[in-house]
Amino acid sequence: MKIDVVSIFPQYLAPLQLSLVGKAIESNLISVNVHDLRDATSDPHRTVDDTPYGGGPGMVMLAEPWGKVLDELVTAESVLVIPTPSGIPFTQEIAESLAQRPLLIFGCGRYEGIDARVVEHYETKTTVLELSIGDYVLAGGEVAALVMIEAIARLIPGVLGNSQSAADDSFAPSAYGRLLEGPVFTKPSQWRGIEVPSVLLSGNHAEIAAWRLAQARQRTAERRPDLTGE
Ligand code: JD8
Repeated sequence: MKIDVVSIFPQYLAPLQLSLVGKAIESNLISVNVHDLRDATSDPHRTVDDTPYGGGPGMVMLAEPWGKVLDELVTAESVLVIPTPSGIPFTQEIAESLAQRPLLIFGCGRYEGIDARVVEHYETKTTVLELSIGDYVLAGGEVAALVMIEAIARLIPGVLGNSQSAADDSFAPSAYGRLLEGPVFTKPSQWRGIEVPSVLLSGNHAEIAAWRLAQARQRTAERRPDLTGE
Protein backbone atom coordinates (compact mmCIF):
# COMPACT_ATOMS: atom_id res chain seq x y z
CA MET A 1 0.00 0.00 0.00
CA LYS A 2 1.16 3.51 -0.88
CA ILE A 3 0.13 6.35 1.44
CA ASP A 4 0.57 10.04 0.59
CA VAL A 5 -0.09 12.73 3.16
CA VAL A 6 -0.40 16.43 2.28
CA SER A 7 -0.03 19.01 5.07
CA ILE A 8 1.37 22.47 5.85
CA PHE A 9 2.93 20.83 8.93
CA PRO A 10 4.78 17.81 7.49
CA GLN A 11 6.70 17.32 10.74
CA TYR A 12 3.36 16.53 12.41
CA LEU A 13 3.49 13.23 10.54
CA ALA A 14 6.95 12.27 11.85
CA PRO A 15 5.44 9.72 14.30
CA LEU A 16 4.58 7.55 11.30
CA GLN A 17 8.26 6.57 11.21
CA LEU A 18 7.93 5.02 14.67
CA SER A 19 6.60 1.72 16.05
CA LEU A 20 4.05 -0.31 14.11
CA VAL A 21 3.78 1.91 11.02
CA GLY A 22 7.52 2.57 11.05
CA LYS A 23 8.24 -1.17 11.08
CA ALA A 24 5.72 -1.72 8.25
CA ILE A 25 7.58 0.92 6.20
CA GLU A 26 10.94 -0.74 6.96
CA SER A 27 9.44 -4.08 5.87
CA ASN A 28 8.16 -2.50 2.63
CA LEU A 29 4.60 -3.48 3.52
CA ILE A 30 3.63 0.16 3.08
CA SER A 31 5.25 3.32 1.78
CA VAL A 32 4.48 6.74 3.24
CA ASN A 33 5.30 10.03 1.51
CA VAL A 34 4.55 13.33 3.21
CA HIS A 35 4.16 16.43 1.02
CA ASP A 36 4.40 20.05 2.18
CA LEU A 37 1.45 21.93 0.67
CA ARG A 38 3.52 25.13 0.66
CA ASP A 39 5.79 23.53 -1.96
CA ALA A 40 2.79 23.75 -4.32
CA THR A 41 2.41 27.52 -3.89
CA SER A 42 3.65 30.01 -6.46
CA ASP A 43 4.08 33.26 -4.51
CA PRO A 44 7.08 34.42 -2.47
CA HIS A 45 5.11 34.16 0.78
CA ARG A 46 4.02 30.56 -0.01
CA THR A 47 0.41 31.54 0.67
CA VAL A 48 -2.06 28.71 1.36
CA ASP A 49 -5.10 30.57 2.71
CA ASP A 50 -7.33 33.58 2.24
CA THR A 51 -10.46 35.16 3.76
CA PRO A 52 -13.78 33.27 3.42
CA TYR A 53 -16.33 34.37 0.78
CA GLY A 54 -19.48 35.46 2.60
CA GLY A 55 -17.45 36.70 5.56
CA GLY A 56 -17.02 34.98 8.89
CA PRO A 57 -14.09 34.18 11.17
CA GLY A 58 -10.77 32.69 10.22
CA MET A 59 -9.23 31.80 6.90
CA VAL A 60 -9.97 29.15 4.25
CA MET A 61 -7.33 27.09 2.45
CA LEU A 62 -6.89 28.10 -1.19
CA ALA A 63 -7.91 25.51 -3.79
CA GLU A 64 -4.99 26.02 -6.21
CA PRO A 65 -2.12 24.69 -4.07
CA TRP A 66 -4.26 21.63 -3.35
CA GLY A 67 -4.94 21.25 -7.06
CA LYS A 68 -1.25 21.43 -7.92
CA VAL A 69 -0.19 18.77 -5.39
CA LEU A 70 -3.20 16.46 -5.80
CA ASP A 71 -2.94 16.46 -9.62
CA GLU A 72 0.45 14.75 -9.11
CA LEU A 73 -0.90 12.15 -6.66
CA VAL A 74 -4.49 11.26 -7.53
CA THR A 75 -5.34 8.31 -9.79
CA ALA A 76 -8.61 6.55 -10.64
CA GLU A 77 -7.63 3.81 -8.15
CA SER A 78 -6.74 6.16 -5.29
CA VAL A 79 -8.85 7.09 -2.31
CA LEU A 80 -8.54 10.73 -1.25
CA VAL A 81 -9.33 10.96 2.45
CA ILE A 82 -10.13 14.43 3.77
CA PRO A 83 -10.30 14.51 7.59
CA THR A 84 -13.00 16.95 8.75
CA PRO A 85 -15.27 17.25 11.82
CA SER A 86 -18.18 17.32 9.38
CA GLY A 87 -17.18 13.97 7.86
CA ILE A 88 -18.64 10.46 7.98
CA PRO A 89 -17.55 8.74 11.24
CA PHE A 90 -14.32 6.77 10.73
CA THR A 91 -14.93 3.22 11.95
CA GLN A 92 -13.15 -0.13 12.08
CA GLU A 93 -15.30 -1.18 9.12
CA ILE A 94 -14.02 1.75 7.06
CA ALA A 95 -10.46 0.97 8.19
CA GLU A 96 -10.92 -2.63 6.99
CA SER A 97 -12.18 -1.38 3.63
CA LEU A 98 -9.35 1.15 3.17
CA ALA A 99 -6.76 -1.50 4.13
CA GLN A 100 -7.68 -3.25 0.88
CA ARG A 101 -6.86 -0.25 -1.31
CA PRO A 102 -3.50 0.22 -3.14
CA LEU A 103 -3.23 4.01 -2.76
CA LEU A 104 -4.49 6.30 -0.02
CA ILE A 105 -4.01 10.08 -0.06
CA PHE A 106 -4.71 12.09 3.11
CA GLY A 107 -5.40 15.80 2.62
CA CYS A 108 -4.83 17.47 5.99
CA GLY A 109 -6.56 20.83 6.20
CA ARG A 110 -6.05 23.65 8.69
CA TYR A 111 -7.71 26.99 9.47
CA GLU A 112 -11.48 26.83 8.75
CA GLY A 113 -10.97 24.06 6.23
CA ILE A 114 -10.24 23.57 2.51
CA ASP A 115 -12.14 25.41 -0.29
CA ALA A 116 -15.09 23.04 -0.97
CA ARG A 117 -14.35 23.04 -4.71
CA VAL A 118 -11.33 20.81 -4.08
CA VAL A 119 -13.58 17.94 -2.96
CA GLU A 120 -16.07 18.73 -5.75
CA HIS A 121 -13.32 18.64 -8.40
CA TYR A 122 -11.58 15.47 -7.22
CA GLU A 123 -14.85 13.58 -6.86
CA THR A 124 -14.78 13.53 -10.67
CA LYS A 125 -11.25 12.04 -10.69
CA THR A 126 -11.13 9.54 -7.81
CA THR A 127 -12.89 8.25 -4.68
CA VAL A 128 -13.14 11.02 -2.10
CA LEU A 129 -14.03 10.31 1.55
CA GLU A 130 -14.62 13.11 4.04
CA LEU A 131 -14.11 11.34 7.38
CA SER A 132 -14.23 12.34 11.04
CA ILE A 133 -12.42 10.55 13.89
CA GLY A 134 -14.87 11.77 16.53
CA ASP A 135 -17.34 14.34 17.81
CA TYR A 136 -14.87 16.95 19.01
CA VAL A 137 -13.00 19.70 17.20
CA LEU A 138 -9.25 19.59 16.47
CA ALA A 139 -7.11 22.37 14.99
CA GLY A 140 -6.36 20.46 11.80
CA GLY A 141 -6.42 17.14 9.99
CA GLU A 142 -2.94 15.81 10.83
CA VAL A 143 -3.83 14.10 14.12
CA ALA A 144 -6.82 12.48 12.41
CA ALA A 145 -4.59 11.24 9.60
CA LEU A 146 -2.21 9.69 12.15
CA VAL A 147 -5.13 7.91 13.81
CA MET A 148 -6.60 6.61 10.58
CA ILE A 149 -3.25 5.53 9.12
CA GLU A 150 -2.39 3.50 12.23
CA ALA A 151 -5.86 1.89 12.34
CA ILE A 152 -5.58 0.98 8.63
CA ALA A 153 -1.91 -0.10 8.58
CA ARG A 154 -2.34 -2.62 11.42
CA LEU A 155 -4.92 -4.46 9.29
CA ILE A 156 -2.51 -5.01 6.39
CA PRO A 157 -1.32 -8.65 6.32
CA GLY A 158 2.13 -9.00 7.88
CA VAL A 159 2.06 -5.74 9.84
CA LEU A 160 0.91 -7.25 13.14
CA GLY A 161 3.31 -9.81 14.60
CA ASN A 162 2.29 -13.48 14.89
CA SER A 163 1.47 -13.02 18.58
CA GLN A 164 -1.08 -10.31 17.74
CA SER A 165 -4.29 -10.54 15.80
CA ALA A 166 -6.65 -7.92 14.50
CA ALA A 167 -9.39 -10.56 14.65
CA ASP A 168 -9.40 -10.28 18.48
CA ASP A 169 -9.54 -6.50 18.47
CA SER A 170 -12.26 -4.36 19.88
CA PHE A 171 -14.71 -3.59 17.08
CA ALA A 172 -13.56 -6.63 15.06
CA PRO A 173 -16.52 -8.51 13.55
CA SER A 174 -17.69 -11.51 15.58
CA ALA A 175 -20.72 -13.78 15.70
CA TYR A 176 -22.13 -11.30 18.24
CA GLY A 177 -21.46 -8.15 16.26
CA ARG A 178 -18.54 -5.80 16.87
CA LEU A 179 -17.66 -6.14 20.56
CA LEU A 180 -15.37 -4.18 22.87
CA GLU A 181 -12.41 -6.07 24.32
CA GLY A 182 -12.86 -7.31 27.88
CA PRO A 183 -10.41 -6.81 30.78
CA VAL A 184 -6.85 -8.17 30.51
CA PHE A 185 -4.49 -9.30 33.28
CA THR A 186 -0.84 -10.31 33.72
CA LYS A 187 1.54 -11.22 36.56
CA PRO A 188 1.45 -11.10 39.55
CA SER A 189 -1.74 -13.10 40.20
CA GLN A 190 -2.42 -10.85 43.22
CA TRP A 191 -1.72 -7.14 43.13
CA ARG A 192 -2.52 -4.86 46.10
CA GLY A 193 -4.93 -7.52 47.37
CA ILE A 194 -6.74 -7.85 44.02
CA GLU A 195 -6.78 -11.35 42.52
CA VAL A 196 -6.79 -12.27 38.81
CA PRO A 197 -10.14 -13.99 37.97
CA SER A 198 -9.57 -17.66 38.81
CA VAL A 199 -10.88 -18.90 35.45
CA LEU A 200 -7.85 -17.30 33.77
CA LEU A 201 -5.54 -19.41 35.95
CA SER A 202 -7.53 -22.64 35.34
CA GLY A 203 -5.92 -23.69 32.08
CA ASN A 204 -9.39 -24.59 30.81
CA HIS A 205 -9.28 -22.90 27.41
CA ALA A 206 -12.97 -23.43 26.64
CA GLU A 207 -14.00 -21.84 29.94
CA ILE A 208 -11.49 -19.01 29.46
CA ALA A 209 -12.86 -18.28 25.97
CA ALA A 210 -16.45 -18.35 27.27
CA TRP A 211 -15.56 -16.01 30.15
CA ARG A 212 -13.78 -13.57 27.84
CA LEU A 213 -16.74 -13.51 25.44
CA ALA A 214 -19.17 -12.93 28.31
CA GLN A 215 -17.00 -10.07 29.61
CA ALA A 216 -16.79 -8.52 26.13
CA ARG A 217 -20.56 -8.79 25.60
CA GLN A 218 -21.28 -7.33 29.07
CA ARG A 219 -18.83 -4.43 28.59
CA THR A 220 -20.20 -3.71 25.12
CA ALA A 221 -23.82 -3.73 26.34
CA GLU A 222 -22.91 -1.38 29.22
CA ARG A 223 -20.67 1.06 27.34
CA ARG A 224 -21.64 0.80 23.68
CA PRO A 225 -25.18 -0.56 23.22
CA ASP A 226 -25.05 1.07 19.78
CA LEU A 227 -22.58 -1.62 18.67
CA THR A 228 -24.80 -4.55 19.62
CA GLY A 229 -28.07 -3.13 18.37
CA GLU A 230 -29.52 -3.42 21.91
C1 JD8 B 1 -9.57 18.73 9.76
C2 JD8 B 1 -9.25 22.38 9.97
C3 JD8 B 1 -10.08 22.95 12.20
C4 JD8 B 1 -12.53 22.71 11.87
C5 JD8 B 1 -12.86 25.48 12.56
C6 JD8 B 1 -11.44 24.41 14.21
C7 JD8 B 1 -11.31 15.20 11.92
N1 JD8 B 1 -12.85 14.75 14.46
C8 JD8 B 1 -12.27 15.94 14.07
N2 JD8 B 1 -12.32 17.09 14.77
N3 JD8 B 1 -11.69 18.07 14.10
C9 JD8 B 1 -11.22 17.58 12.94
C10 JD8 B 1 -10.55 18.44 11.94
C11 JD8 B 1 -10.45 19.81 12.19
C12 JD8 B 1 -9.92 20.64 11.20
C13 JD8 B 1 -9.49 20.11 9.98
C14 JD8 B 1 -10.10 17.91 10.73
C15 JD8 B 1 -9.07 21.22 9.20
N4 JD8 B 1 -9.76 21.99 11.16
C16 JD8 B 1 -11.39 23.66 11.87
C17 JD8 B 1 -13.85 23.40 11.56
C18 JD8 B 1 -14.07 24.55 12.56
N5 JD8 B 1 -11.60 24.78 12.82
C19 JD8 B 1 -11.58 16.22 12.89
N6 JD8 B 1 -11.14 14.28 11.23
